[in-house]
Amino acid sequence: MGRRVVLGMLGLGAVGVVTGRRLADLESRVLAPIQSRDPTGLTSLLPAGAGFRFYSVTGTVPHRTATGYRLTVRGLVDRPATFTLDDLHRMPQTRLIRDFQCVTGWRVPRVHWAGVALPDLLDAVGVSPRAQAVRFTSFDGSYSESLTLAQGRRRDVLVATTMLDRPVTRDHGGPVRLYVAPMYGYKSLKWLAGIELTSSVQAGYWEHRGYDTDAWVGRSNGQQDAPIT
Ligand SMILES: Nc1nc2c(c(=O)[nH]1)N[C@H]1C(S)=C(S)[C@@H](COP(=O)(O)O)O[C@H]1N2
Ligand SMILES: [Mo]
Repeated sequence: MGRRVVLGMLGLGAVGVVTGRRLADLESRVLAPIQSRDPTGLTSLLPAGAGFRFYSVTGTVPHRTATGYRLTVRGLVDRPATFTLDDLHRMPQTRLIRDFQCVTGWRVPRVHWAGVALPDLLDAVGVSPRAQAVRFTSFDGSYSESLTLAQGRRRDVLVATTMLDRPVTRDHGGPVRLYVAPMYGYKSLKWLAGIELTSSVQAGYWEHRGYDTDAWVGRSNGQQDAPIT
């Protein structure tokens, strides 16, 4: 994992690009108590992370090798399936160059991403007409996220296998993470293990702690301005 420099998220917010009063309030209300409970692993600077900060709500994450990795897709689908990393590599690949923006204010510009566009994966399993939402689970054992089905059909939502032009590293959620380009970083679930088609959106980890479920960059979580450019 490398040497971690624990950074106060409130401090980051103060130097960040966007901290409106509401956002700052949210951070102190939501994040400070969590930080004091677990000051060791919540956020740290990745030495080789190109400006990314390392986030994990669990601290430790089980390792998944490239060959041992499995992604299960189930729920309201016609053909439940399990994908290996090779399976994902054999599917049509989508590339994106887009910013990564955490709700606390830090941003990494023009990150290179590649992987399987979520709509292509959904087409591969066949979505039932009863499905309204897509839920994601992590092999860290506790993080989860959800999108509406319409959001999940966007071509700028990736089941990402590369990030920064190389396989997604373990710190960044490898071997496979989600990348939801138009939304704040907390939607981009790391260490992706499961995708489930559901009948309604279920609040994810940070949404249970006060953050918006629709996390559009620049117009959620108290932000009303145009997206930050
Ligand atoms: N499983 C999991 N995914 C996660 C998180 C996490 O703690 N656990 N943190 C989220 C948040 S708040 C951000 S900003 C990004 C950070 O991505 P990075 O660790 O690659 O910088 O991951 C998101 N995905
Ligand atoms: Mo974040």
